[in-house]
Amino acid sequence: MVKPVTKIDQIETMILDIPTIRGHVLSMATMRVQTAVLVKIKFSDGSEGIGEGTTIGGLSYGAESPEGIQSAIDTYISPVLLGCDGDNVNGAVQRIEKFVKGNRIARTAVEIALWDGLGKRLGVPVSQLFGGAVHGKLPVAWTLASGNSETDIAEAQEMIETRRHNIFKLKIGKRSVREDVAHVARIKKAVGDAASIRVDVNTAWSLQDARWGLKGLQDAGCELVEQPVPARYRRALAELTSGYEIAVMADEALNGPEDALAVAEANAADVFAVKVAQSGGLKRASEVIAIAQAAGRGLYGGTMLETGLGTAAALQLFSTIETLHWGTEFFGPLLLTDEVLAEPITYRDFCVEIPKGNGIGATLDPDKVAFFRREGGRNMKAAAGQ
Ligand code: MUC
Ligand code: MG
Repeated sequence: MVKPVTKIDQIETMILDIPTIRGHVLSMATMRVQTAVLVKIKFSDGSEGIGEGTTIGGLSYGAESPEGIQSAIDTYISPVLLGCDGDNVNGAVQRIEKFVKGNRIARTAVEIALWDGLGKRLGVPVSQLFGGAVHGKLPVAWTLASGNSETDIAEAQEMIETRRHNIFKLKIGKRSVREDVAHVARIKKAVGDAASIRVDVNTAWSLQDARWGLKGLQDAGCELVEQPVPARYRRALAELTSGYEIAVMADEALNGPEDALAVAEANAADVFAVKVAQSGGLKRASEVIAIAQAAGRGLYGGTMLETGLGTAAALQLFSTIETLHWGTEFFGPLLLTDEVLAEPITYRDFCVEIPKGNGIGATLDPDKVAFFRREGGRNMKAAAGQ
């Protein structure tokens, strides 16, 4: 007997606004709430898959807003997928990409839900669909971004003492270069060899600023600088990559495999921060990773500060990668005041554990989802990072 095709029956989206545990001060926005777009796909055999597409600070980080992500899915992605074979994720991805250009975060949310549904139907974790997990846990960084050096030092010391994190990424770029370098040096001096200190400038510097900045940062013992200049300044990134010992990591410059190839060819980064959402889904992220590996670049698992759902999906993929030279920053759920998963992701001994279970290994807590679900524009101002 021929097995009937499992069709994609329904795609539902919703926006959640979840407060952060403290103001998260980035060069382009201060986050007091994180806004996540969740996707639930229902298949014809009664199975379901869940996914997440999340950005940072409204439209201040990238070209997609939470509201735009939801609208792209509802208006353009759902109609071309309804009735398609839910077991053929590659076919669905190709169909989405044929009809929807850009909008990588929206595409990601749907793609994750497709992988989740497939894994659940097959009774395997998504990592197995990507060849199998080779790690049960991964090193996980924490971002110090309270906006105050003393608060950041206290936060770092507590994280080290409780063995939660010993890799810290400092958000800089809002103050002058001189002030930022002094801030980083103060924190490095306070934690000493107990922690690795890195910074993320989120594109705030000019090339001239960056020359002073990188010199000062490496003298202060900072190990890595992430996206010091705007994403389109590939030549400037290349100059900085070859000009200093401190590692230069690309983040905003990496939007999918084509960017990955261009950045590698231009020698515009030592390390790739691979974000699932920015890549356009798990499959495209795996291609970005393959390009980095082939080009001899370091790898780092990057986040868009997703809830536990998007974080679980990323963990499935990154658990299959042999060497993550710089670890990961999959701490999104810890920045939020509350959990949306029925069973939270475990963080201990400076690592995040790969969730067990089929699909992405995550189940939503329906009460929490109902509580944080946006109704009629609630929290819009906060979502924009104001
Ligand atoms: C970014 O640009 O890397 C990741 C961690 C964090 O604190 O912010 C994000 C965004
Ligand atoms: Mg970054």
